[in-house]
Parts: sequence; structure tokens; C-alpha cells
Amino acid sequence: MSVRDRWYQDAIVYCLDVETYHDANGDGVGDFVGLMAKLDHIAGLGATCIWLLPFYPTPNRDNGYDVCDHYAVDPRLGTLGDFVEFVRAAEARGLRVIVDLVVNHTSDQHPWFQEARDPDSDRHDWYVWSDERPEDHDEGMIFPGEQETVWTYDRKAKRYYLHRFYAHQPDLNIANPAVRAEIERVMGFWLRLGVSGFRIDAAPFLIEHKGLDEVPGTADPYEYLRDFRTFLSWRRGDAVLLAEANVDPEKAPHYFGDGDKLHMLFNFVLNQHLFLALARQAKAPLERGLLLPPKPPEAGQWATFLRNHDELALARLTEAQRDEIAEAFAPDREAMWVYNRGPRRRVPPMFDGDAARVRMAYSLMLSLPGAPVIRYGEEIGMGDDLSLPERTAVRTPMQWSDKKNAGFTASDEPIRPVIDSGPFRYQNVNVDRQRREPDSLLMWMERAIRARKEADVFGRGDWHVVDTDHEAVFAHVCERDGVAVAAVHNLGDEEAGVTLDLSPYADRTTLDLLDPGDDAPPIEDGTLAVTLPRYGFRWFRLERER
Ligand code: TEU
Repeated sequence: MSVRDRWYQDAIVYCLDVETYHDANGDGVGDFVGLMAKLDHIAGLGATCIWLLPFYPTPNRDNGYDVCDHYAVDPRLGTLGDFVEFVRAAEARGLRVIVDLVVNHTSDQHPWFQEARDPDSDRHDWYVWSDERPEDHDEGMIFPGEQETVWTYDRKAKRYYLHRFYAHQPDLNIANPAVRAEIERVMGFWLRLGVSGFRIDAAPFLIEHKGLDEVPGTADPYEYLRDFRTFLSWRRGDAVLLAEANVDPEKAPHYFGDGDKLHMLFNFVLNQHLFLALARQAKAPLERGLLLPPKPPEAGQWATFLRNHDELALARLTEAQRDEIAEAFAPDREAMWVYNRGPRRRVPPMFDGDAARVRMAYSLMLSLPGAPVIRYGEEIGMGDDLSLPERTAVRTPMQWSDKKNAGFTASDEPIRPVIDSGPFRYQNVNVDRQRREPDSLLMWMERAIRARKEADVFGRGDWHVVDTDHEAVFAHVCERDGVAVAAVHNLGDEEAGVTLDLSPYADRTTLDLLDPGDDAPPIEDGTLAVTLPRYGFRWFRLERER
């Protein structure tokens, strides 16, 4: 197979929630028809794959992660017909679509759970029950502060059910073959409707033994991931699995397998160390965050991201390191921090709107190993709304223009308020305005993504860190098949001059990739001298003389 077939290794993923993206029918809720009208924005940005957050029927008590029908579209967002039209319209623009697969749990309103509450029904064993409340019932809660237990009593079943997340999200029992068969049916259904794969929600919880003794005959839970993969690949050879698995680095190989389990994992370890480096304005944690995770197998890839729709989860760092990040980026811990895990903020407000620093962070995201994942609104530098509860702060509607409700909806009652005060208000920060300003973040992001696509060696080349002899300046080189690129980033707020040892490339010339008009400094005697302004960065192609 040609590496070019592994489209996901070079993907530029754009993630969005249909509900908050664009409302076409004026009911205040984003919908598939509205999203379709914005596909040229996404394609124009340079994305190659859209990841949709859950869009299934839901009581919506966890932003759609409480699913009550895995085979349908939430009627507020459209119909299955709209969904298929959307996938086709995306495809016509060269955009693949992957969707969230939420099968660790269901909503308690799901008919499966309602049936399961009858202990005599066949459905009962689809969930995880216990006659007694286990002693450690308050351990392993995902939402401390919002949750008091992971075992809640059900009056009808007269038994306790397991829920790693909110009490309204009972965990499915994946040790039950009928549940596994149903999960495959769900995947098969969406594959037939044209999706190119799935983001597997809460992957580590999905495969754990649910606090029960090992069910006889149940293989190693990680083996289940291979079944997933085999099924997927039979049904659609070019479809991928992207796992949300915020786990220690040594666990990652269990998820990748030898390239025969999951294709992609979010690089949570890199993400958390990157934020520590940004907070300290020092490269050392970033270098560590790059070296800690294992190299993915040949067919695997990391997904590299800065922020997602949840809190910035920092569980892989120490308490003291989390405190450093809080001090730098969430000084009002009461208002800005959640679940004892991290900030509930977007990047630009964490950087006090410092445009140079924001670009430097996104330049890192685009040039570090892996496939970058951009979350809607990041391309224009949207802010957050801390007056909203928990993670809703970072889930406000997309800001399209300075018209009513940021052009998100014509309704007077948007599903969620648009940001209309402070420096990130939609009147200031919106797509329309940035389209007209050549120096805007949006225009920069489009150019940077284009440069990144032209230099895809950044994403999956062999990389190594280059010493800069400067604690704030991080430099790395990526190489594959003789193509080599280098990037230099100044994490600090003071100008810095560095000299890189590029002796293996002594006979090459340099080309500036981000600003092709700029003269790139030459490699002289095997070294490259670069001066960067505060939060400055540059990317170079190291070209062989013709
Ligand atoms: O989150 C799953 C998860 O494992 C959480 O730890 C997550 O990383 C985050 O820290 C929670 O804020 C997924 C979704 O991303 C999240 O939005 C849902 O609430 C959760 O599943 C339950 O479905």
C-alpha cells in the first residue's frame, strides 16, 4: 500500500459541533443545512477532514454525549437525509467526515437502558449492575464536584448501575457479546452513510472491565480494539479510528497495536507538556512531551491539538506543574478551573489576547509530529464565556460576522449566548472581518495550513530536536525521503538569537516556508543563525542545490 493511501497521517482535522456552528432554519440551534452552507469556509481553511461531535438524539445533558438513539440524527439538527447530503457536499470539496462514536455509555433515557431496568429482560445484562453498592463507589469519578459516586441505585431494577460519567450516563457492558454486536451495527450503519471513521469517545473506559471480576471467556480488553479494527477495515478499508485516550505514555502501544488496532490517538501527553512549556516560556517540558510518547507504528499517527471541547485536562502532570499552568493561564482558579483537572478556557484568553503568542502556539501545533486537529473558532481566535457552567464556557456559537448573534442564528434565542462583551466579542472577532484583513489570524492560519500541507514531512517525518543553547527557543528538524524541514519557535516574551547546528545539511539552502517572500538565513559552515522576536517562529525547507 502506498503511504499516500494513509490519508489520515497527513490529515488536517477540523472539529465542530453542529449545534453551535450555523443555524439555517432560524430556530436558534445549528443544523446540518447551516453547516453545509459553511463547508467552503472549512475547505478554504485547508482542512481535509471534519470530525463531528455527537449529533444523535439526546436529552443533551452532556452536550450530546448522552445518546438515546445511535441510528438517527437529533431532529433539532436535521434529518438523516440532511446528514447524507452533508457528507456528499463535504466529499465534493475533498473533505472526509468522521463522527463521534459514543458507546462507553448511553443516556439513561435510551430505550436500551429503560428495558434493562427490568432485571428479567434480555437487555438487563447490556449494562453493568451490582446488588450492593461497591465500597469504592466514589472512586474513579470523571466529574468530581458534579458527581458523588459511580454506582447509582435504580429503583426499578433494585440494583446499582455503573456510570463512570454523570449518573444519567449508565455504562454499557461491553463484555456482553450482544452489546459488541450492536456496536458493530452502529459503526456499519454510519459507514454505509459515507463516514470515513470514528472518534472513539472515552476509549480507556470503554475497554475496562467495569470494576467487575473478569468475565470468564472475555479476552484481554485491549484485544477488543483489534476486533473493532478488523470489523471497520472489512466494512471500509480506508476508514479510521481515532481514540480519545488520555493515558500514560506506556499504555499507548496497547491502543496502536502493531498498526492493527487503532489508527490514531490524541497526543494528550504532548498537549499537557506543551502547555507547561508555554506557561514556563521554556522549551524543556515540550522536548520531554515529545520524547515521552512512543513512536507510533508505521500505519499509526498521533493527533496533535491545543484545545478541545472539554477542559484542558492536565492529569498527566504533577500537582506542582498544574499549579504553574494555573498561575500563568487560569489565575482566577475558582472561575477558570474545572474538575480539579485544568482550565475551562480557550487559548487566546489564556494568553491575554497576545496575537503573537497565539500564532506561535498554533505554529507549534501545525509543525509538531502528528496530524493537527483544529477546533471550530480557533481559526479566528475565539474566546470563552466563563459565566456559563463547567465546559460550556468553551462551547459558544461560532462567530461568523458582526450581525445579530454573530451571524450564527436569526433567532432571538440562540441555543447558547454568543460572546458579546470583552475583547473577544463577536463584533471584534468574526470570520467576515478577518476575511477582509490580510494580517488577521484567519488569513495567517490559512497560509500556515497551506505551508504545512506543502511540507507534510512535518507531520510524519523522522524528527529530532536541535539544541539552541537558549532555554526559551525550541528547534526541530523533520526528514523523510531526503526532504528536510526545520522549525524554530521562541516560547519567550523577549527577542532571542540562536545558532542551530545543522551540519548534516551543510550543503543545503534554506527557503522560508511561512513567508516565502522573506529571505531565509543561509546555512553557513553547517550552522543556521536565526533571530526571533518575542514569541517569534520560522519554518524552513532545507533544499538540496539542483
Ligand atoms: O470525555 C471522556 C473522558 O474521558 C474525559 O476524561 C474527558 O477527557 C474530559 O476530561 C471530560 O471533561 C468524553 C467527551 O470528550 C466529554 O465531553 C464527555 O463529557 C464524556 O466523554 C462523556 O461522554
